Amino acid sequence: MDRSGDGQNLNLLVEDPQHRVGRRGVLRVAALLGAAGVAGGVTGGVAGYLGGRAAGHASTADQPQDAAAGAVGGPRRRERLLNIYNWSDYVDEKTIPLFQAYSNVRVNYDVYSSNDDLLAKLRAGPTQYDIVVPTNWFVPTYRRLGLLQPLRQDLIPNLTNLDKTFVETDYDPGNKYTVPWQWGTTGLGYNTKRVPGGKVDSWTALYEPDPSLGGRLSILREVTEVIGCTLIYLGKSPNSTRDADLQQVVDTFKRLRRQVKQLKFSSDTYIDELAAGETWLAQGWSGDVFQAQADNPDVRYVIPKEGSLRWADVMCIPKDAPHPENAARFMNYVLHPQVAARISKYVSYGTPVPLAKALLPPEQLNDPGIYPPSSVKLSFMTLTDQRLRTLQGIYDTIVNA
Ligand code: N2P
Repeated sequence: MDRSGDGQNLNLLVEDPQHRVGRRGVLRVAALLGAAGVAGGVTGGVAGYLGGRAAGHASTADQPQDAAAGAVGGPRRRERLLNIYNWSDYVDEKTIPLFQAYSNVRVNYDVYSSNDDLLAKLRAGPTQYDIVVPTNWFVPTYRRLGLLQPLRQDLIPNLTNLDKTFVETDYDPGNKYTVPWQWGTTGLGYNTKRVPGGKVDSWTALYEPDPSLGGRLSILREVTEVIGCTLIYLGKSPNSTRDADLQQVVDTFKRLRRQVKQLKFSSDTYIDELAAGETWLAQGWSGDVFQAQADNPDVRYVIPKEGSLRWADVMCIPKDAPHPENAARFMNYVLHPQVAARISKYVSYGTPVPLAKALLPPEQLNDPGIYPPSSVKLSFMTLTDQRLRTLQGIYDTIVNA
């Protein structure tokens, strides 16, 4: 896929290239917004991304505004700001600058790489984030903890663009709290030149690895994926609560650790490592692996024949968000078919907006790794607080062994 043209026709001034939102480098920032008089000043500062820093705390340009608004906590309606906290490698280069130009709202964009990190941050106290993007199966936990506020649906008329499978959900029927960003599956990324036989179709490749793969394996740094996929490999339901099944998960990793020298856990750097040919077999998320493939054609993605997990990452507004209305406007923006298609085309994940599909390259639409046929066995995880605690304990044992 040719990505070289991204950003070329934007006619945006290029800003200080120090902030990254993912492995594919620096996103250019619309400095012209400062010139266009975006509220919030931006007198020579970076109008936009806060890759790696906490949005809201790091932006000194915000402080006079906050004082002017006289608000400590609670919505600051007049500020033309939006603080987004999303997964790494999950947005194209144009969407944020174009939203800024179109809405006159300045965006701080910060990234994380696991649900665990996101939940821990939100539980620790007020964050200043206006949009966070947990995986669907965490939504009941967020709701029970009182971490979310209801959406202003009147500001999101494009909700009607959603595929009904993302409306009639068990985690948030009617989209009262969530709007899907992208959806995908968990599977295996591999290097055809390095795995025995040049092909992988089963979880056994990961859990009973060929000795030649020692030191070249990577596993997602994500509680649900580690335990859910191991349960599937073992022939169990990924939602099993049986102690004996969970003990088998622990035992599987004990054995695996004896078999391979080194087990890497990553939910972000594995993309680069697959692309660079350093990692040869990785548990990974569909679009991430396709992003690695764009840089290295020897990389493939497969949903193992035993089945796997399917998920959606959903935009939500934290309870204490300072700019909930700007958050709703952004949600409406990304539900526009052209915007939705632009994002999905770039990140190679599934779009929740059916009208966007007509705008996607046929090779993406026809790729069973991105849009799997209904014959592929895919499950959602379900999480209660108790189950999450149990899984977290098991995960810690596995990772820290
Ligand atoms: C993006 C990974 C998002 C998928 N890099 C995890 N739900």
